Amino acid sequence: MTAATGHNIDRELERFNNRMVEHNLTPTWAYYPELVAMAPPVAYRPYLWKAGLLDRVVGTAGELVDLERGGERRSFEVVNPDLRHIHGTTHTLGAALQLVQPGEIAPPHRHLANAIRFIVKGRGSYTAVEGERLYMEERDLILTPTWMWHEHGNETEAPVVWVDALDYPFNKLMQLSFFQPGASEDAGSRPIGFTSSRVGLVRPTWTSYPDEIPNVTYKWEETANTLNALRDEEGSPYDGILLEYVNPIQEGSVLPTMACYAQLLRPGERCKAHRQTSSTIHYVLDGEGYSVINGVRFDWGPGDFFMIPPWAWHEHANPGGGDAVHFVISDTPIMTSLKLWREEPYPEGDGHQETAETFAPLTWS
Ligand code: 1HN
Repeated sequence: MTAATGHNIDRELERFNNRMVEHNLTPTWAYYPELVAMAPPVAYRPYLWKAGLLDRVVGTAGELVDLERGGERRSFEVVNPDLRHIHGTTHTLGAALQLVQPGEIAPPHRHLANAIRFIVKGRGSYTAVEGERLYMEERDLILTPTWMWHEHGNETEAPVVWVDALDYPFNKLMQLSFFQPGASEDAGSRPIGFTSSRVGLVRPTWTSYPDEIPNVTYKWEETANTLNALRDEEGSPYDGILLEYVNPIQEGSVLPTMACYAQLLRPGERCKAHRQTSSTIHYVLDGEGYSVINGVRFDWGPGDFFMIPPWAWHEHANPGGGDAVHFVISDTPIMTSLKLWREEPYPEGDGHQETAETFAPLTWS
């Protein structure tokens, strides 16, 4: 037997590795850095969409898109350029803007995806969830939990616009998508007030609410009052006064895959940087300010969307003299329920990143 030289062994091993790959086998020893990483190799970047661009698109969609000719919804997703293949805002969540014109009904359907709506313009339109009409005013939040029938109607004289956020990219990742179109007669028959009279601080004694996740309406007035009541507290060093909307039955997040928050950054507030394993979407309600994400500065103002990928260093600042208020959506519940949650403060200097560049947002050209 001839002793194989190191050189020969290397060549033979390489041939062997390659042949394994041709036979749909991965030699762990040769691909270890691809299989595991010291830190997550996140495959998409932070991004921001300006209100001016979004307003133009809402306006033109309002003129060109006729729901009676099909299309199900007059909504459009804010899509991360690195996630076009899944139409994702993040890898787990999709945010959209939706316009419902006066007199219009967006037909009933249901899907596996959980959804929330956050009204940004108009008042008095409704979403019927399991037939229960939830009437909404500006900045109210409503939920459409998984597989619940929902249709939208606008009986008012003015258009309504809201933010939709859904977990359809997560479902796609799980290779799961179920959708069912409905007719008005089978879209549920719950009366107005069905949910609020069963999940409030006082509840009926002879019956319980039938679902695990209630389709609650969160009135902005209450949220705004709470933000104000807490404004002189220290708050979070990373997020200022950050309130989480809670599920009144299970406590915890509003939906199993999505958490919603109202955030107040007080005049002059500059938060410290941190990173988390969750991905996050911000919709700016009030104020002008900026966030630094992985060393890039994102300037934001009312009506802008921006998003933060998992494990990206991020910090928020409101250098102006007025309040900055954001509506925030994250996939934190996925991470916490699967024990994938981690969070880390920025370790260097005074807790702030160096800003290397400023993000240049697209305008409608
Ligand atoms: C959807 O079903 C709605 O029901 C809104 O209003 C936006 C975006 C992607 C997929 C489904 C709705 C959506 C959506």
